[in-house]
Amino acid sequence: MAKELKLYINGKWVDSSNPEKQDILNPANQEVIAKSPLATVEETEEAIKIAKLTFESGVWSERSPLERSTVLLQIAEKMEEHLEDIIELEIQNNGKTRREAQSDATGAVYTFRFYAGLLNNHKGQIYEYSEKLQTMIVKEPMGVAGLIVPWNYPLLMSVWKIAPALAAGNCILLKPAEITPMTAVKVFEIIDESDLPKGVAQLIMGSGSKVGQAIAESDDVDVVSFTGSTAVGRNIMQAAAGNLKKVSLELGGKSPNIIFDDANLETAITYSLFGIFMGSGQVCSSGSRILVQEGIFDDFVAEYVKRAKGIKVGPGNDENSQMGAIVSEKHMEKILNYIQIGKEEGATLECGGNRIERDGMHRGFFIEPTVFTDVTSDMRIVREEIFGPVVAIQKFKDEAEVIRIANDTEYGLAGAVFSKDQNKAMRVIKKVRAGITWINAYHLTNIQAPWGGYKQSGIGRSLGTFGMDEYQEVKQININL
Ligand code: TAP
Repeated sequence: MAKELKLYINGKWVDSSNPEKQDILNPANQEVIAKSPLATVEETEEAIKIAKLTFESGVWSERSPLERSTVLLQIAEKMEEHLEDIIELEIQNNGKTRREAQSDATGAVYTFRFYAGLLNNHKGQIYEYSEKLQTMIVKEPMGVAGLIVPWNYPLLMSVWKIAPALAAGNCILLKPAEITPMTAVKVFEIIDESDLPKGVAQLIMGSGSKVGQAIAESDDVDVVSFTGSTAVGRNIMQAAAGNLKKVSLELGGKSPNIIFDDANLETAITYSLFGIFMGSGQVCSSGSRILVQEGIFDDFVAEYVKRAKGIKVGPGNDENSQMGAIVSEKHMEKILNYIQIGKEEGATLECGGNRIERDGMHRGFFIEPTVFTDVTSDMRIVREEIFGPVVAIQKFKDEAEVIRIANDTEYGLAGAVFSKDQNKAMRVIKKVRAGITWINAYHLTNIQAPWGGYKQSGIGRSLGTFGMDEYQEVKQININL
């Protein structure tokens, strides 16, 4: 029977007063795996009040760094004990492959450990201006942090926010995406078993337009950290203007992946496939625009298409699957519509382009790895974020042209350069206006490095020391000796 999910407020699992429920589906077969509450605006406001009162009580914010870090380590340890359940839930609810879900789950554990460690090295600064005046600079928690998460990394995006927000001493409210609450619930079950004081962390499920909007608008929320689309990011900023709360936005991308004639072809092809088809292309940093220099263009495309056709698509639970499901029917339709647009715009469809319905896969949402060539910079499939397994390969002549094409986008999240010439690779990557970049690789990164974008890909950074700064105020204390 489908599990009935509950809200977690003030340390208790509670039902919503709204009797309406959301069916939570497995996108690989449309099985209903749970029924999720749809919280009301009033319940959201109540949860925010609890977080505010708990913050003001000091039960968490005034605990020593060592005590806070001990609780984060306890959560990490319990997550590790439940790792298999977490992986299974992420596969079932999001459609990821086992390998992808495993990587997310271990990444989530490491994120808690990283912030537990950082917290113990949480230093301020002291300036001695004169014998009479000393200035201390200290960092303090902000208060209530509203954390709004998308469906593509339900676990990892939640933890990337929960861990630094708690480490910094805030009280939190997490809103997962309506269709993917399963691993967030699991994290809160673990939190419930930990020594985190009641009322520090609340989990509130419901629609973005009600619950998300209420969080972004609330005068009692001090910082809102949002990951999702650029369109909703804009709404969040407007809603946050009421009390001028701090806003941190991790938004969309249309990232360029540049392959020069002198690249190692094998490396470039391997990472360029991984760059777009990891997570079925539902990844903000996907290398969805591959720019290939004219000297190797034909060879690159021939080999790339051959390998894209060979990618095994299937349910995440099948060990042979290399690419999983699309998260929902609605999103699958959106991707298929973009493929149609690409054909109508005159791009050449080299492979893919269809929903996969063979071998029982018709019950789920699967799309073939799709490659377009003969694309131009004005086409919608080149300009807009498709967020699916669809890549556009474009030809370029020289360095100057590729830098211009790469930056000809409103986004600035990620980008990569492949070349054996280190100087050229460094010169070009520095010109790419994006926050997450690679040379001779794609998607490899670590928790220590700040994650976020330039231009309309966002404001602020997750992870690393930067990720904790998003949840902290900075105060100067001037001491007259
Ligand atoms: P969105 O539709 O923007 O939704 C993201 C979250 O915001 C969901 O929890 C959603 O709730 C909520 N939301 C929707 N409307 C809202 C509103 N008016 N006020 C407050 N919250 C609201 O994005 P998505 O479709 O889930 O995710 C895909 C997008 O996320 C892509 O553009 C992708 O690039 C981006 N993304 C970026 C990153 C980084 S790190 N830059 C990482 C992952 C994803 P409901 O879903 O419940 O309505």
